[in-house]
Amino acid sequence: WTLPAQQFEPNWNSLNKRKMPDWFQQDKFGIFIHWGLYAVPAYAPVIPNSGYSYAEWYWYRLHEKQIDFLTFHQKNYGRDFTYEQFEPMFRAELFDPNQWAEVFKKSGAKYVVLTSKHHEGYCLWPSAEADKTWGRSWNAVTGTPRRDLLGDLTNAVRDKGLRMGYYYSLYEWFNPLWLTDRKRYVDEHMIPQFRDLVTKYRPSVIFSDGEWDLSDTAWKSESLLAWLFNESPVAKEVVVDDRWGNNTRGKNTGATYTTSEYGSGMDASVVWEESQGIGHSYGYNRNEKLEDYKSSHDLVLMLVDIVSRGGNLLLDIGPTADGRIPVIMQQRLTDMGKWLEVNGEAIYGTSAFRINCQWSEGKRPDKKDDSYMSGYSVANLVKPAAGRAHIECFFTAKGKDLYVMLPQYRSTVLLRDLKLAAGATASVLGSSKSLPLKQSG
Ligand code: FUL
Repeated sequence: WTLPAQQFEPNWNSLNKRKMPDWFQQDKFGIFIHWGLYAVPAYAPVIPNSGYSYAEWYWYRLHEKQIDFLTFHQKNYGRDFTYEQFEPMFRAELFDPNQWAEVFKKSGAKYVVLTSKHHEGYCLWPSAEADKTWGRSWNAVTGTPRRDLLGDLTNAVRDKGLRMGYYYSLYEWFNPLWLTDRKRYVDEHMIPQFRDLVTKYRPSVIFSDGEWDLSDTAWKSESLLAWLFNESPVAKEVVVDDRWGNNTRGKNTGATYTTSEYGSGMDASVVWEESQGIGHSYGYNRNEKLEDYKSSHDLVLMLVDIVSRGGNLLLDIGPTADGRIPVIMQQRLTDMGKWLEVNGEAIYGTSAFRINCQWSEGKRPDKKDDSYMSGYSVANLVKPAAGRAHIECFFTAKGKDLYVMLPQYRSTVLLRDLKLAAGATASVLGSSKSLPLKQSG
């Protein structure tokens, strides 16, 4: 699962020679967690396929004077109430890391990615750099929770045999040093803070983000990654995403995996991961209703569709400020786990087959390739509708086996353009009976 020790130069040419550690493409399914001070207001208007639905952007939306956020904020907290004043309300008093880890384990996910720090700059681990550059308690240990939330969750997740990784925002909207001297922010804040996180907690995944205001050169990303791949304690197993400067997304395949966000994702020619929440936000949004949450059935379909195209799903949950995973999210995750318990063989450790799915006859809907907020919904593509084609089944492959996943029950399945090997047999996962199988034409 891990790579041999290697040495890379601090440039993409060299870094891209690093192979992606195998575990990532085998594991397929991870849990993303957005947890920070934004869990206190936990509010955004619900507008599907729009960044305005992201509750973790609350502070920035206030700063932009977005009317929905301003109105909500002034009405409920008052005109003079600053975002920093949410900190004492972020108490995590019901946080039970073992219970969280239990839910993740039950979901069938194999790795977990927690926001170590989002764009607000508040750290879930005791980062000395955070307090120093903010000039106040700006982490969960010196701050109100008085607890290493990140460290405690990391231990619990690893105890359950899952891998732990971190989301890390390179920039911080309102960090005083970022606002005054970006070069010093990178050298004196970001780089030492990042190295501290990696050295102390040894993440298997780094989901870098908030890179768009500077180039990879200005972020010194290439030397940071050379350090990560050559010398850091996770050099042999860490995987990193593609957000390392305003010129890096989708480009540096080799060293990095491509991220899509509330999108359709990619195809099997690249290593990629789609992330989205169960509703329309990453951070918890109290304003969402049951109809805003994807059903368990649709979540399983999303996983199947993504895996059939060679990708990973990083499904996000937003815990509350008092430290709970909303029960509806727990339910969605455990439902997925029940499906995976029977059908996981068709997911974990598989590769994409030469085609990802079989379409029925008829006119296919126009394919949206846009990987960001495309509004793509596989649930719509599997619904039989008059006059247009729908997806009849999805495929994955492992060794000599072909897995066929059907969104609807069918008593007979016709697979077109497929030549069976001599002596091929068919069975249904979860059942010991074999299926009659016939090649015709
Ligand atoms: C984006 C961020 O701005 C969102 O808040 C979220 O963290 C997503 C995964 O990445 O770029």
